[in-house]
Amino acid sequence: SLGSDSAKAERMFRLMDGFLKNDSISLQQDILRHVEYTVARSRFNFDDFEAYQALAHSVRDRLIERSHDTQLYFKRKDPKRVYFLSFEYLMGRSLSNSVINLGIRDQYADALSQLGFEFEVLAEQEGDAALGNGGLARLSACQMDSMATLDYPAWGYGLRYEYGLFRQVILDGFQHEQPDFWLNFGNPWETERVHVTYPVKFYGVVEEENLNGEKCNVWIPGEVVEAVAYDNPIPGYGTRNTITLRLWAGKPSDQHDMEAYNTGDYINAVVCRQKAENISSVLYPDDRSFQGKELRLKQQYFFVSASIQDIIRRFKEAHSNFDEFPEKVALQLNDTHPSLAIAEVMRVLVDKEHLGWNKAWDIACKIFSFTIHAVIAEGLEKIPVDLLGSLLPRHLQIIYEINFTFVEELKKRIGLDYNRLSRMSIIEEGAVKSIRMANLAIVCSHTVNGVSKVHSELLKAKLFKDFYELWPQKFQCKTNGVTQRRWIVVSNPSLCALISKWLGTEAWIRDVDLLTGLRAYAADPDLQQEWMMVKKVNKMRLAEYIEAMSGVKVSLDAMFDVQTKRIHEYKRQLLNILGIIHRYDCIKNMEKSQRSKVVPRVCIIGGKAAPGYEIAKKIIKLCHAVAEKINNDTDVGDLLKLVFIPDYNVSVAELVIPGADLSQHISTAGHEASGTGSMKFLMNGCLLLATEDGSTVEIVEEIGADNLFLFGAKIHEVPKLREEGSPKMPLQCARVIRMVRDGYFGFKDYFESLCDTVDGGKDFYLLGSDFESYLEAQAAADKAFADPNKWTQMSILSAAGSGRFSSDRTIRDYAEKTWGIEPCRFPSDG
Ligand code: GLS
Repeated sequence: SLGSDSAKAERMFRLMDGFLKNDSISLQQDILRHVEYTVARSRFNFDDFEAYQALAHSVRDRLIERSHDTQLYFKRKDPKRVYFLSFEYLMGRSLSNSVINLGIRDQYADALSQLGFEFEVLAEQEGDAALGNGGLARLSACQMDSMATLDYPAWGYGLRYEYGLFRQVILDGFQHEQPDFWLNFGNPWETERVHVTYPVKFYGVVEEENLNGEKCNVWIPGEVVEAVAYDNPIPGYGTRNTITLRLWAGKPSDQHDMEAYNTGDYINAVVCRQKAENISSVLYPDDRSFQGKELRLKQQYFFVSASIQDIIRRFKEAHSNFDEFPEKVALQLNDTHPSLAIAEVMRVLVDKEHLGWNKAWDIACKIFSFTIHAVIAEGLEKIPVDLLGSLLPRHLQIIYEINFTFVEELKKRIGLDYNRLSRMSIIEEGAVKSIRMANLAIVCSHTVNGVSKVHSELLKAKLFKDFYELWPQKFQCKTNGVTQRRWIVVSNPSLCALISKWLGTEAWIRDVDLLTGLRAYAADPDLQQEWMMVKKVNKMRLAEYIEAMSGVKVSLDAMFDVQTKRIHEYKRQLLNILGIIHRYDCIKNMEKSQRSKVVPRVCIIGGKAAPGYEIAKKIIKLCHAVAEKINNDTDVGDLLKLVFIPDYNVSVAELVIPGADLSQHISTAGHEASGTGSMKFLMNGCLLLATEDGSTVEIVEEIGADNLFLFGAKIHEVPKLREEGSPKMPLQCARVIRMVRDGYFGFKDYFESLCDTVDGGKDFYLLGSDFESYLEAQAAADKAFADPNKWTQMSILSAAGSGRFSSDRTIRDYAEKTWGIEPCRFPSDG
């Protein structure tokens, strides 16, 4: 114990400024020690991968030290903490990010070069931690970085999937999925906490018991699985604070299916035990869709139950009265995936802590807040009642009870409007009776937010109109953001150095609003010159990567036009490809003398399709088929190239984004809740070609419509255009579709159903009606690119206006307006 004398304790913290030294010799010794004793190779003979492992362990030592200090400090100060519950995290690599946040990248680079290694080369040895699908998961990772940097007393909780998001392999232009067993060579960043384990129960029955004259419910489980904590340190930048992302893994429990042992079925009992580990084995690869699968529900409850037990244990270490719970605990539900936490908190408070229903509900309503990442009703999770009832019988009772009380209250407020009552009910009646997880989360949360202004308005006007009318004060907007540490400092070191030079400070890395200072120099020829050089260096890196991976040589003078994100019909990669076919067709039909006027393009597309998403897979194939044709057409040469970047992930993004001149964010208006890729491109001075959807609307507010290329139908125009359907198809669009249909790119029959989505009568995503304005926006981009100074000025203004889209701003907003927490900074400078 640090005692009650706070001055003395304060001194201790100052004295203990770390045992590990960061001078070059100490770092070299640490690395070699890890080569010898952790990696168990001779320190006289080890390769790059082994050097990476030793290096990572030596960095981890420093992270562990800081994380211990941070936790001790939090414990002593006992601030209100936020617990961020997310089912997915896309962390990517940790090495560069960690040493940069620790402020010792240069020292490490120097130490390594003394040992004969290059930091960048070793950093390339690291695989990605891909425990998530797309935007939502990467957002969680960015927000963790901001929580640590801004010194918030925060914890992240999630699941330690053994297989992360599948690896995308392209064979003959078709996507194939391969398992991503990312733990194969160990994970140097995590620490297994064998002493932090909790039993998680499933199945069984609920019995009523009499406890001191009071009736109480006791859940007798049919299966118990042990959850073991794996801690991943998240260092803040410019602070000693290092917070923890705690991921749970399934381990067999001694209590697991005791019956089987008793009946002498020893072998089966052992096999059964093994199954426990399956709970955390694999990430569901579907982005934005749910299937009501039992394993998925098990995973959700597993992670929620372990997290809640952990949170309550920590609270009880310092407090004995649950009245203080809401003053010490904020629980953030990142989408509906963790919303079983509500029923779990109620179960613990009522059945185990015996607080009584009303008191428990009062507490629950003060601690939960809920972020919605979906736009359309079909994207919201529903769990069949039968499934929930068999897996979690007590939770089903609790949800029914919550719903009963809610509906009774509602009747008092709105009368017997049965339509509205049934829309708002947590239980959906119908062919498959289900639990509406979003309704459960809204009923209990004190704050509900969307992830961009337009999305938040859509939630109020459409998806949750009934709830908004009932509780307008609950609804907020928290526009997403991304961390400039990862997306500029780590991934674009040349730009980072340039910005610091012109702003005369590195302070923007913590205070990103300072980037607006670049506006003053946007027209300065010297800055423009240096800015172009930086872009060129990044394009070179990207061009090398493209050539290595696809064999296609691309010209650095061409505009690098990028669309990288999950493949979805609403994100309209198909519109992009049809636009490329049109461009190709125009070049082919052009007088040779006119060709010199064409702005050369390298079109880059990348992203994964969910394994069962047929149309998305056809889009990938079409991209390859078109690329094959164009790239082999010597007549077109450098005027147009198309490349598909396989297996797009965080580390590939770090390479692609800094090298992009133009990037496309072209979802059908009203379909992208926010979009965060656009923010990363923006920070890197890439110009956007975009529809007015999600966060783009706010980007326009920030940088002005003159600095990007907007096109397409607006949100309010979409319903009418949909009614009109594809008869409005412009000729140019009809022509390129015809080329695909006629087999110009081969695979005629295979692409038929894909073409049907556009000209088959529905054109749900409005490719036809947006086609002309899309081409106009593309033409405007060509024109601007032809004037390098103008383009560079727009590029500088894009980066200068990107400060608002830092996750630091988002997190501060959550902390102040939703969680009610304050920074708690370890008293040290480093
Ligand atoms: C998503 C949205 O589709 C994105 O628009 C959004 O940027 C992201 C983070 O809020 O969340 N929702 C989802 O289920 N996956 C996403 O990427």
